Amino acid sequence: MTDAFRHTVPLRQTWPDAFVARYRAAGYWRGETFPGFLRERATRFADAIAVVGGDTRWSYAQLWAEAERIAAGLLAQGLAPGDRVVVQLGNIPEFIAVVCALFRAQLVPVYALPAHRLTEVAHFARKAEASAYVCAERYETFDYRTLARDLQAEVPAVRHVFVVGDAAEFVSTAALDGARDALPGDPDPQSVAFLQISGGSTGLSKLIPRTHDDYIYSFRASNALCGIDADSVYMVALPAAHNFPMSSPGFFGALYAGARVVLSPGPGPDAAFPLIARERVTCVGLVPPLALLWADAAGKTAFDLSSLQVLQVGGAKLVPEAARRVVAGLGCTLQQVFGMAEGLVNYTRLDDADDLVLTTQGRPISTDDEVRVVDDAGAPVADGEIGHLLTRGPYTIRGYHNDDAANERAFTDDGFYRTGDMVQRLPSGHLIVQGRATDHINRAGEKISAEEIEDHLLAHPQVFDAAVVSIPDEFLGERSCAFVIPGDTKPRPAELKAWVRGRGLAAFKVPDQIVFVDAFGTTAVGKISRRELRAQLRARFLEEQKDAD
Ligand code: OOB
Repeated sequence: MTDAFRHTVPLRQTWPDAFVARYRAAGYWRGETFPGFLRERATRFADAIAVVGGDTRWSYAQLWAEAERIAAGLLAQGLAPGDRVVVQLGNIPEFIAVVCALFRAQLVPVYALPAHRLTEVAHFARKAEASAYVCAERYETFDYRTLARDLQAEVPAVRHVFVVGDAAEFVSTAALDGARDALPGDPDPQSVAFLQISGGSTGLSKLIPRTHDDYIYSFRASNALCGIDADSVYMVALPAAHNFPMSSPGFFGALYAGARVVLSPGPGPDAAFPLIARERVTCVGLVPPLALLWADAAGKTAFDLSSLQVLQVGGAKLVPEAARRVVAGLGCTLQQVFGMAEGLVNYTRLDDADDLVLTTQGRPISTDDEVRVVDDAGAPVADGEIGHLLTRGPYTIRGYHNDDAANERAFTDDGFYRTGDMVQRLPSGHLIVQGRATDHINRAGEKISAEEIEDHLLAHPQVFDAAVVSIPDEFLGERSCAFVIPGDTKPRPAELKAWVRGRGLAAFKVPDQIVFVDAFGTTAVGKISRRELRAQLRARFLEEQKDAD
């Protein structure tokens, strides 16, 4: 989009008219919007506690007042409805207030994770054509004001920086204020409410446009499947910017229901258990390695965890044995969640038989989630056979933001999203995730594109070639391993890791392991695809490891 288009047309997702009509008629899309429902809850649940984090406890009325103050302040600073704003905040109440403020002002949040660094944040800002960046002064010892300076130097279109905490030369979010009557009305429910970040299975992350109508449907329906109502207390333990703790049912589901949201400053038992006991948390979502950690810690803790009713596990595969350990350790109802920021979310139901809960990743939210499981040629496979998962439905996007090449690859002509996951479907509709067709590493729920890391390694003067693969890991599920053919002199592994970190990337993308090899194998190198090459290197490595054991 060029500058001439900015502020004129709200971003829209393009479902064909027949689908729009169908999703409306079925009652999925009700014309609700974020500011619309938040305003209504601020009246209906005015004095109920909405958000707890650090020393802050905001009622629903206070959260809305904060959102309106910040919204008016952002417009007074010169932002205009339709502008994109990169938000990089951790699990602090201001994250929720700022995002609600952006919705209120019809500004479009673009969610970055606290772990992201300059290269990634600059990519999001460019791709989204963002004009502002919101960060915290620091979070977990990192000073984001430094990142803000580098970002503005690299992407001058980011004209505004707003900081939670000491703002230095930037504008503090606490100081924002402006005329409430300058605030716009409620947005078109089919306009894009925000841009979420994709896991990035090939190359750099893509931006995922989600509309008010589709996203609100996904967490409203999730609430029913996850047992969330006004009496619930939902804990955000994973980074709040992830789709899972945001909307499955997430803090938005909780706010929609009039429930209480408790932000844990970290995902480990040390941070979370005291808060669970104090706030009587009823539901929390975790990735598998954390769920196992919690299950072990639960047996030894003095904190009372008896309020926990539902423990959700998703983001990566929870194998049946691990699922058993989680259930035994925490003694509450396990719910498996298999979702994706692009849309489709599957849940095991709270009343599913134990066997289904332990061995499947659940079934789709909606009867209108169309699921196709197909072979390499695109032909449907029988139930029980493994195939590629394709999907289309009332909250699955039809295209990425501003990325024709990715859309060409990721969507079929009739609008199905190619998830990249390999699954088996049972006659009950439950899915079992069996792997994936794309080369990313799922490191404890964080997705890392092999290609992206290879590119950074190849930029090192002493790297002749590099291939990054996933290796099974007892704790992380998968870890990343880079096979590197060195140049004339061999760099030290620590040096290569520091190189990747120095390229301005999230720490979770630094290869866990580096293995130097002379060549990538004897089979016709150059004639096989990168994907095949990665598979061969991985297989050979695992074979050698087995022999060594
Ligand atoms: C969630 O979203 P993303 O966008 O970070 O990652 C999506 C991918 C899926 O395509 C799949 O490969 C993997 O993560 N995944 C799972 C899984 N849940 C996600 N693989 C196996 N078992 C599971 N239970 O990760 C996400 C979004 C919403 C809710 C939950 C997770």
